[in-house]
Amino acid sequence: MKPTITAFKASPDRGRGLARDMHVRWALEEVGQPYEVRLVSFSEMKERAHKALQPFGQIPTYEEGDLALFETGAIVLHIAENHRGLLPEDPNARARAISWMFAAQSTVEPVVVQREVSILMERDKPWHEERLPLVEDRIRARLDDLSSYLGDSDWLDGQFSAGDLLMVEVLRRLGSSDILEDYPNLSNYVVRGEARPAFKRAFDAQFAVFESASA
Ligand code: GTB
Repeated sequence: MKPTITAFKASPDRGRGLARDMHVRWALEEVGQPYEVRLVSFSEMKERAHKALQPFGQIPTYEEGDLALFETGAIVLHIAENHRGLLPEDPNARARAISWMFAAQSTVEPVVVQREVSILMERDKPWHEERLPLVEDRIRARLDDLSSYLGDSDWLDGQFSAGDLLMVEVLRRLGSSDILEDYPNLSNYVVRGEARPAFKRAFDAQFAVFESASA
């Protein structure tokens, strides 16, 4: 059965593929699972019907038969657990890959999001100029450790996994800053992720939504 996911009708990222439907699209492409997309506007996301699927009125969601899921990490984990290609077969390696999924979402992403909040929503505050470098220092602290761990490996733990998928997606959100430039192995890691054919298919699909909305 083809799953249906939700994505922004008009993404504020203007086709850069930074919204979280991209993570789900990429995961589905990696495992070769065709999918449908239901586009939702900001107001539709806040309506009761959508909130029955996503209690916080956000995208993405995932529907497959009588299963409805929200939370990107949970959706990607569900896809990875039900198809080959995103988690290793070996139980220990599988558990480690899942640790990296959590690390991406709960250890690295929060500091990256803090920077976006600071720039997008706190620019007019008198303390903004003082706070931003502190927030960026917290990002650098995470990247120092991530960079040391990755070293000159291609992926975080052997073969490419859902952990890499989520980590690359978090690091892509630093594209608007010059922070990643100080970490050549992490920059190359992102380039490797973005070079995957599945990533490109996912990116093109979300970009087509942006193009048709702005045509
Ligand atoms: N924890 C949830 C998950 O992981 O699924 C968070 C979902 C989430 O943040 N969804 C965002 C959303 O629906 C879109 S992805 N926001 C609307 C709202 O909350 O009302 C986050 C996002 C949005 C925009 C950009 N951008 O423009 O670059 C990047 C990322």
